[in-house]
Amino acid sequence: MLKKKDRYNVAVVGATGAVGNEMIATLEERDFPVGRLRLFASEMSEGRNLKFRDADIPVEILNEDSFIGIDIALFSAGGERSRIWAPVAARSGCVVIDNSSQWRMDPEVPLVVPEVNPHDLEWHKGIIANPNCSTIQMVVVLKPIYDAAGIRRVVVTTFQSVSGTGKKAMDELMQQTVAILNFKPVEKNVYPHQIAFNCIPHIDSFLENDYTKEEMKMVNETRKILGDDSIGITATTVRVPVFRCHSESLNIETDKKITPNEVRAVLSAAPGLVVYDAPEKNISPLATDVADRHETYVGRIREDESTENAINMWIVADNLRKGAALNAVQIAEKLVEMA
Ligand code: 3JN
Repeated sequence: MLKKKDRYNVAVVGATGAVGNEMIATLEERDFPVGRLRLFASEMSEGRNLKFRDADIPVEILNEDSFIGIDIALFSAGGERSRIWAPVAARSGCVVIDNSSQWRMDPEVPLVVPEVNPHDLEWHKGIIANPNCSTIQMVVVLKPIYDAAGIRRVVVTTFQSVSGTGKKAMDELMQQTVAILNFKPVEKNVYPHQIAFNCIPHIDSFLENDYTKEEMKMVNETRKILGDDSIGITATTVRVPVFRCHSESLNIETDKKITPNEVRAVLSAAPGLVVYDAPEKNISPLATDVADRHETYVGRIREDESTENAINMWIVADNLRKGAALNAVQIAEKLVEMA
């Protein structure tokens, strides 16, 4: 458990990656009470400095003693590093908030979105998992509807930006776009197919049931966060040539009838959401508008007229912020509040 202090020593592990950069920026923007900030990354980044407030902070390489004196460690360095180093950090007495899938489904580890299940922070044993980006934005929207009308089934299709894969994928989209517009051949390194001017209908590797890992993360993580294994969830995850923000089309079948206007009212009153839905004025959430925003935006709210008790909507959130760094920092803020 975190002990109450005026300032907390924080480590960011994976500091030079797309999410690590956002973690540092989010700590600064939200004025998190940071005492000392230590930054860790792989050997490739040794010798670099990163800015935090007005200071240049050196990037260090992890060792067994790295977490001594650290209160909170934000991890975004991939599952393998989390598997090895999160327990080392927890044993040193700091609370780990891990952005990888390594610990998410471990029954001993809470999987938390602060707007949805902050109470699960009470039973952590040193490691707290941050959900997958596509799951986070979906559960922020599902929770108020679940409380108001119950949820029987969700059909979700995602439109995920390349920043979900990281910096190399952002460079690849840029380079392929430039190549195509200059009538040059396209090079593929990150994705199995051309991503520029294309949609790739699978994210991460395939599993035996023909779904992808990303799709099954959405199913399993959502049930754990909402604490209800009876919800039916089916997902199709699609990579689109967008740099930042994941969009999702949701079809939600409720236990009780709920009208689109009631959905608007319930979502407008819920934390972390902006209802942005005025079709007559062409107002709907767009990736280009939601980049850098902290809330999940909801639009296209309408009844599914093909069945009883179902609604459709379109939701957009910044995958690097709410989908990763911001959610992790919000968990840290809750821990401070509870200390
Ligand atoms: O592709 C995206 O938009 C999100 C990617 C997430 C991701 C990519 C590689 C490994 C994860 C994740 O957060 O679930 C992982 C992982 O930790 O397994």
